[in-house]
Amino acid sequence: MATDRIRFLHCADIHLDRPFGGRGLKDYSEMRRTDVWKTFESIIRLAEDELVDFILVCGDLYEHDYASRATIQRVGSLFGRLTIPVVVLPGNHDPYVANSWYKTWNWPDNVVILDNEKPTVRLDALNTFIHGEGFSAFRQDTPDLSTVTRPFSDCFNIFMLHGTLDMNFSNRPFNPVSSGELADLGYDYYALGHFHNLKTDFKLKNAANPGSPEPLGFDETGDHGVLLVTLERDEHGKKALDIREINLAQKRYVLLNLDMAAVSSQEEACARLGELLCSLDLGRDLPRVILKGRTPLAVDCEALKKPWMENYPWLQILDETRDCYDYGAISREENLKGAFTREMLQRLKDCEEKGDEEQAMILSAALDLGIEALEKGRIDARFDGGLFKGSDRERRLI
Ligand SMILES: [Mn+2]
Repeated sequence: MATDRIRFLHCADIHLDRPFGGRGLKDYSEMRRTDVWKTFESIIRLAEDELVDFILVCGDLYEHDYASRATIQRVGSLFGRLTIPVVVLPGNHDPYVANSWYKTWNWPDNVVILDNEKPTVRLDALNTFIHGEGFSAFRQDTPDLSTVTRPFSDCFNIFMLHGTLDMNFSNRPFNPVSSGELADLGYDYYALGHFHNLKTDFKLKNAANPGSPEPLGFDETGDHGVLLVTLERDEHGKKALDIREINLAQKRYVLLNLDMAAVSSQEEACARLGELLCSLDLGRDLPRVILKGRTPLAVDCEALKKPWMENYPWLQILDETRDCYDYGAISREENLKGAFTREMLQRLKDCEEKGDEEQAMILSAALDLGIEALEKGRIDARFDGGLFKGSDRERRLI
């Protein structure tokens, strides 16, 4: 008799052995690598507790450049402990290249690695057919979907993809596809990976991206985990899909803004910081506080942090405040500062009329920096935090 219900765990982007070296703090890197490992173990436990039929790992299980033999051995033995199939798709961080652990390691029999030569598996006992579109190089452009096997009418058909769905990343070739292209293939569920935040509201209704089960940076705030997916078929052959989010993360990145416009002293800033931090979960939250607003007050961020370091040893404070200038008055001055300000205010006005917010942000910062340079003969480094955050965020996505 045909199986009429399957239930599986869908995860992606675990990034085992990621170095977390950005802050140059050894203890922090070690803690976060251990957190990723603990979360990986809790995925295995969840699969056992929930008695799922199989596990899908949709790319970036580990980091090719850093994953140690010891880590791979532990992964292999944890997978081997399970009595269910584990279907792994190589991603752009763990591609199926010549020296890949996927090729060189002796994986347990229940582990199925889908690569470009053998991109499919049929789990007969579960009436399930799986196609995987992963990575066999560190970068890959648009995949050729014309050769993808058509779904089987008597099976649950799952399409695994490590890549970008419905996004225009012309200069970032990471398996870009559209909802329309995938929908045309007619699979029952599209199991995605690559983007590190949970997304279940694609145009393609039966697609979901679980995100990284342990968040990896400040552009991955909020809860993180995996998906428990159920596919059912009624007596008329009609299939129904149910997706449940399970939070598994050890830590949570939290961004907090501290408005400095109304703060008049270092002591007051310290008190306001305390009010912000008291809402956090001590053992779990990793806070980054961003000082915002216009103020002439120059805050000592290190001193501000000090009283809170015992509770929040990894607390970050970024100073994105701007000095206060009376641009109306400066623009009336008959000198270089006045001419510069008049020109910049005009450009800002044009920008606002066109609704170009990004350019307006750059011009506003340029005006502040220009006046600071002209008045003080130097530019304070604190401006960097706010201005170049965008490029940092883009780098992290890949
Ligand atoms: Mn990833």
